[in-house]
Amino acid sequence: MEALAVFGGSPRVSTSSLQSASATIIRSGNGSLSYTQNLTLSTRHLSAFHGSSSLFLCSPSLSHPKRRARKIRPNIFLPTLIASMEDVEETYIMVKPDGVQRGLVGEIISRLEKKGFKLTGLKLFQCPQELAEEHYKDLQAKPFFPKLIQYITSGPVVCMAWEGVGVVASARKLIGATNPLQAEPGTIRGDLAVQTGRNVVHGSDSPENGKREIEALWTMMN
Ligand code: DAT
Ligand code: MG
Repeated sequence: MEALAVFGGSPRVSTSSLQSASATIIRSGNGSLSYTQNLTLSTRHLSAFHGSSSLFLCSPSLSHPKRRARKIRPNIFLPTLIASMEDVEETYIMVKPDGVQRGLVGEIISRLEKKGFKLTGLKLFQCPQELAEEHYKDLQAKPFFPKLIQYITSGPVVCMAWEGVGVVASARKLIGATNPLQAEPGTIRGDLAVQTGRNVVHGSDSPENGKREIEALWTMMN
């Protein structure tokens, strides 16, 4: 399963064993014993997570022979796996020209990845004026609109599609307030920017806009 690519760093990992493990995991919403056994078998082959690792075998039920028959749920948290079982949203994240010029693309991607979201599309792109105007059409009446368009079209942006459970609201939290001076430390804008007019990154403000920005706007452009 795609979600299990998170394990894939080790050349010793067999894709088929991971796939069978993931299929069982999904079926085990009711929590069956085979769920646990399959998971144990597949993780044993991962060099990053040795079979004896407490990361996956942390439940005493797994190591105590008398308790093996009990139905248990292992203490496992893989955001991308959880995402495969629940409703997944998508959001459009854009590193603005100042973020690209300052070399902050990797930092921004890293923060979203570490949170547990999945990058599903990315391109470096010079935004034409019409697209910038369409993207920010809700702000057309604002006095800063011309400067905003000038800024967004002033250099390449990095367009990204991200997916995950609750990704729209969560990415907005990670990004922080519009005015970087009011953004909390620990957020992208709070840590990396000082001006509203150079606030490094855009994030969709609703699941509907996430879909619209990805499907109708930015992925239409070459
Ligand atoms: P956000 O980017 O946090 O969703 P927004 O959608 O209200 O904020 O505005 C879009 C962008 O417009 C924002 O990232 C920066 C710019 N902007 C907003 N308010 C501004 C202001 N008062 N002065 C200058 N630029 C502003
Ligand atoms: Mg906005």
